[in-house]
Amino acid sequence: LGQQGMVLWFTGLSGSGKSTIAVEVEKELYRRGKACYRLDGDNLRFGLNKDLGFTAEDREENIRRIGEVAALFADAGLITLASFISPYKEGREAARQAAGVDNFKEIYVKADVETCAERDPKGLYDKAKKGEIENFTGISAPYEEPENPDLIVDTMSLSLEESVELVLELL
Ligand code: GGZ
Repeated sequence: LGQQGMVLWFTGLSGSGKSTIAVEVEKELYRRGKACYRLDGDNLRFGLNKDLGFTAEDREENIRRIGEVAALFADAGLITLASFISPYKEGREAARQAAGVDNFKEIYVKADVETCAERDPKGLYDKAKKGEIENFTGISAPYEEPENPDLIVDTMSLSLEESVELVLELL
């Protein structure tokens, strides 16, 4: 491809805006002639990881596999956009090591749980609060905030366009 691959790793709560931003970043990269690939719950949790749920153990395995897959795509020369809650610091760190530290950017898509629960585009927070979904991140399962991410995108104060621009500046 004549292009150095890398991993853009988006972490944050459900409803924080990870996938929305990743989709727009991908579109812009294509416009610039970059080869990219986006990994998200829709193409991972229904395929490779369909044996996994949302217990702590299953999330760890989900992120472990995705970290390895993202590293392979990056090795093939693609700009790889991974958007997963990835709630554990250890799993995100392992993904960074798999890709090679210089080829990995951790992007914290930041919105607090109150904001995400207010957005609640799929009604999941509502269900989680009623106890209809177990182990829901931010309600009944933990989210370990990144301590030293390569970028923080605060979607409580930035527009989508501003968020996308910040991510593109990382490249
Ligand atoms: C969190 C859940 C859960 C539970 C289903 N907790 O907003 P969404 O719907 O589209 O994205 C969420 C997605 C999270 O999957 P990940 O693979 O990113 O999670 S992790 O990195 O923690 O392994 C949400 C939906 O799946 N979802 N149940 N209990 N999110």
